[in-house]
Amino acid sequence: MLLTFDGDVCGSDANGGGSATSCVPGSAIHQSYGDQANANVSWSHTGGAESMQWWDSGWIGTANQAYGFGFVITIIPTAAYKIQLNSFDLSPFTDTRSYTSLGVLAHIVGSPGFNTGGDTISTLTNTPVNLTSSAGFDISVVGTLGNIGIDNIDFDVVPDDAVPEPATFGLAALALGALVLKKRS
Ligand SMILES: [Ca+2]
Ligand SMILES: [Ca+2]
Repeated sequence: MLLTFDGDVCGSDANGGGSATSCVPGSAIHQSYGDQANANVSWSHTGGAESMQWWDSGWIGTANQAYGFGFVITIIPTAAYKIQLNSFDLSPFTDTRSYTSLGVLAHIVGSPGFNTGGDTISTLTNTPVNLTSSAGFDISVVGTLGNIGIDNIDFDVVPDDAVPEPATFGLAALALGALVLKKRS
């Protein structure tokens, strides 16, 4: 899935709820944007109840982006699925801007998988991540003052094949045990 922020991706309420509407500069990103059958995407200002916002032009190298005065995007899979976060683009608004830190963290687990913190960006920056987590991800950008946006968030939702089903395994072991007992009697 590639989130480009094109089309009617905004909500009528500041928290990203309400009916889906076409975006105008400053509109809230709708909380349903990016959601899939086995993954939920959430948009928030850092420390606030409001969603991220949408702005069309003025970004260097791209258009139609999400931004916030510090923001967190969470991508959380349902059970038995995992998120493969491939990449995203960061772009400054009109000229060189700095951000305090950029973190991509495995959700709940909390161990940093990636961090470019403290950089200044002056052009469109493609940020490859290439991390997979069954707990999902937080993409957190702090201290942008609204001057850095995010675009082209590229992720996949894939079955979490690596994790065995404990319940199924337990039942199989139980059945095997019963068979052994039966043979011995
Ligand atoms: Ca959502
Ligand atoms: Ca875009």
